[in-house]
Amino acid sequence: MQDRFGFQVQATDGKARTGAISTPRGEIRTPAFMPVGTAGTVKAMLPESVRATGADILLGNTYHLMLRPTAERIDRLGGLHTFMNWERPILTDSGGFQVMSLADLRKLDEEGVTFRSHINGSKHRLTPERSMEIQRLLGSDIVMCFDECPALPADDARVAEAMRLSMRWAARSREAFGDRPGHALFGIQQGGVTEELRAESAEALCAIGFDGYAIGGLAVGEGQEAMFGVLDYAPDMLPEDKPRYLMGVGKPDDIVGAVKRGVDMMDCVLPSRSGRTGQAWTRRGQVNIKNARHQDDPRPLDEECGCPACRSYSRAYLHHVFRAGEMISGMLLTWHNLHYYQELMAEMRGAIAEGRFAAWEAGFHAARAEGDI
Ligand code: PRF
Ligand code: ZN
Repeated sequence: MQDRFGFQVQATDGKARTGAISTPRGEIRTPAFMPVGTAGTVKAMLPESVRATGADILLGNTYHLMLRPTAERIDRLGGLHTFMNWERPILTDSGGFQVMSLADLRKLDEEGVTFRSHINGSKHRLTPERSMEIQRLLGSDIVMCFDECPALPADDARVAEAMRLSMRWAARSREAFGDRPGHALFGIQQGGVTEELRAESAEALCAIGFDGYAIGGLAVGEGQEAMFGVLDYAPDMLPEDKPRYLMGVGKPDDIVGAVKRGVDMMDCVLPSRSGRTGQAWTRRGQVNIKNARHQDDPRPLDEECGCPACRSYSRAYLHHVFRAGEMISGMLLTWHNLHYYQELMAEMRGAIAEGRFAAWEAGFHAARAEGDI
């Protein structure tokens, strides 16, 4: 086992890359999809089941865990890995983005952000220094800088102001993180959909120096075309020899488009959240298991899928347990969705390694165009 954090690109195909991140807690094959375990659990899944889908790393959240059960308590109990029974790498988001989307009565200043908990209204403060401390107490392997991400559309002045504040916070995050062998700190590029601001942000982050670089501030209301427009240049502004992480993305076609443009890591609640609302993702696109057309259908969700939901249960059963409000519904559909996402990543890694990404991508879009049958 590696005792340092490292990244090796093993093959490229166009702008797409495949490789591996090495950490003391194990290897992360890239391009990687990170299931979201916000509150110390990937909802409806045991950690060993998440691993069985092929996940090498999970995402956890500073915001949720600082409120409940608190970072200090998790530290006393041996850290997040022990607490939640996941021994492999964990990346934690820094809290600012979740404060802006979830917390009440937010007040932002140069130093940080004060807010009230969405759970019980209690008052809290996050600064770059406190976010680094919380992520250290959690035992996070990949720590994210504290940043501010404005919702889009927003005017250029507002986007520039948030980006420059985020760059000052990135420098403070770097300083507070210190030198922690085996642990990584990632910077987060901001700048909305404006190329000049993205360039200024990348330059500021590279001058500070990080173990990896995230592309933040996308998938916040701009739409796929605008997001791909930014991804046509943003990854190229970041160091080639460090992992690039697109935060909070996305649907399967978003992920494929991001990998094609040079992204190495992604996370999204979509496969797990939509599993609990009766939405399945397959090679042929989206399937709504609530739909009455499934109620007499003895076939599995996807004949070619090897997940437990597809190996042992019919569409009719999945439809029935969803309609009946049974817990197994969320469990089976989440398992299927996470399995599908990880298969997608594995297929892309194979295609890049063998120099056939373009052909693979054509097949991906062709299967979706046929639709669910
Ligand atoms: N910053 C942080 N977390 C994030 C984002 C961001 O910009 C996004 C944007 N899609 C998701 N999660 N810190
Ligand atoms: Zn399946």
